[in-house]
Amino acid sequence: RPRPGLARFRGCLAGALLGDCLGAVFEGRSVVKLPELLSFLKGLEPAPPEEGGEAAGSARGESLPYTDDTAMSRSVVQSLLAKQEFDEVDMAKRFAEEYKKEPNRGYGMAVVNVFKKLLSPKCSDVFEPARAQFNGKGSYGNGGAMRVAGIPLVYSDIQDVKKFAKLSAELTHANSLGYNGAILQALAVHLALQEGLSKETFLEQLISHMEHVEADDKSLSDARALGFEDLPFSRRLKKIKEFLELSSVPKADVLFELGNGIAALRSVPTAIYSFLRCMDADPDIPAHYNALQRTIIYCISLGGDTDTIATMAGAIAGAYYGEEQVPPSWEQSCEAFQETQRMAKSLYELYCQRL
Ligand code: F2R
Ligand code: MG
Ligand code: MG
Ligand code: MG
Repeated sequence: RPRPGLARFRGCLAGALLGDCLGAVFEGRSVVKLPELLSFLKGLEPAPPEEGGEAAGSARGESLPYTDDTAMSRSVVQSLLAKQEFDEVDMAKRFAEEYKKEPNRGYGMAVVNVFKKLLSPKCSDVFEPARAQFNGKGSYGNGGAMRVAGIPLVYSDIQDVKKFAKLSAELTHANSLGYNGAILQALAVHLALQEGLSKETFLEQLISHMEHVEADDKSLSDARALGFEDLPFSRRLKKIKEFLELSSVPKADVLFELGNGIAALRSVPTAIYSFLRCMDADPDIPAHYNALQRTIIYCISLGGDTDTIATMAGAIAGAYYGEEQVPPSWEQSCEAFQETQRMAKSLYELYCQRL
C-alpha cells in the first residue's frame, strides 16, 4: 500500500481546525440558515485590493478562536509527539493543564470535573475520574471523538488505531457509546488517509470494523442500559448507506436518523455521512466551493453541535483530499493555523519513522 503523503496530514489537521473555528460561530443554534452561513464565509475571503492600499490576500478582521475540540486535539498531538507513542499519564496531564491554563474554551459541562480530579496530586489512576462520571456510567459525549485525529496520524496499523483511540478517549469518556465513537472517528481518518478509497468501500470497511468493536459485553450492556438497540453505531452506518443510495435526503431525515447533538452517537455518524455525501455536488451549495469546503458548509448548515461535527468531518475530508483543498483565506482566518501546519509535519515524520 502506498504511504500517505504529507499533504494528507496537513489537510487533516487543517480541516479539523477549520471545522472547529468556523463551526464554533454557529454552535448550539438549532437552525442555521444557509444564506447567513454563506455570507459569513464570504467575509473571510480577501478584500479586493484598494487603490494604492494593501494588496489583496490578507484575511479581514480578527482570527476566529478555536474551542475545546482543538485545544484537546492539540494536547493529543503534543503528547504523541513528546512521547513518540501513546502515554496515558502524559496525555491526561496535558488535558488537565490545558484546561487549567484556558478554562474558557467551551468545554463540556461534565468533563471539567475529570480535569479537576486529574489535577489533584491524589489521583493515581488517570482513568478513574472518567469512570466516576454520571454515577459510574461514564460520559457518552463526543469529546473523545472530536480530538482523536492525532492517533491515526501516528499509528498506521488498524489494530493500533482502535486500541489507542479507545484508550485516549477513556481518559474522559468511560461509556462505550463515548469511546466507540472515538474509535469510529479514528477509523474514518485512517481510511481517508489511504489512496483513492471509493465511498462504498470506505463505508463497508467502517461497518465491518464497527460490528466487531460493538460486539463486546460492555458495548452491548451500555447500549441496552440507555435503551438503544445492539450495535448502534453500525446501524447508523447502514442508515448512511441507505441515504447515499437516494438522489436527495432532506435535512429533517438526517437530523432524525443521525442527529446533530453532543452525544457521540448523535454526531460521529453525522460527520461521516456529511463527508461521504459531499463527495458529490450539492444543489444548495455554490459550485465554486470544493468538496472539503462543501463538507464543512454542510455540517454547519445542520445546526446543533456545529463545531464538533464540522471538526470531525473536516479531519476526515482533509485527510482524504489533502491540503490542496484547504483554502488559504479560510485557514488564515483560524487561530494558530501555522502551528497546526508544523504539528502535521512532525506527525508525518513520526508516522513514517514508525512504519
Ligand atoms: N460544551 C460545548 N458546547 C456547549 C456550549 C457551547 C456554546 N458556547 C453555546 O452556549 O452554545 N461544546 C463542547 O462540548 C462537547 C464535547 O463534550 P464532552 O467533552 O463529551 O463533555 P461531557 O461533559 O463529558 O459530555 C457532554 C454532555 O453530554 C451529556 N452526557 C454525556 N454522558 C452522559 C451520560 N452518561 N448521562 C447523561 N448525559 C450525558 C451531558 O449533558 C454532558 O454535559 C463538544 O460539543 C464541544 O464542542
Ligand atoms: Mg467546542
Ligand atoms: Mg487530533
Ligand atoms: Mg461542540
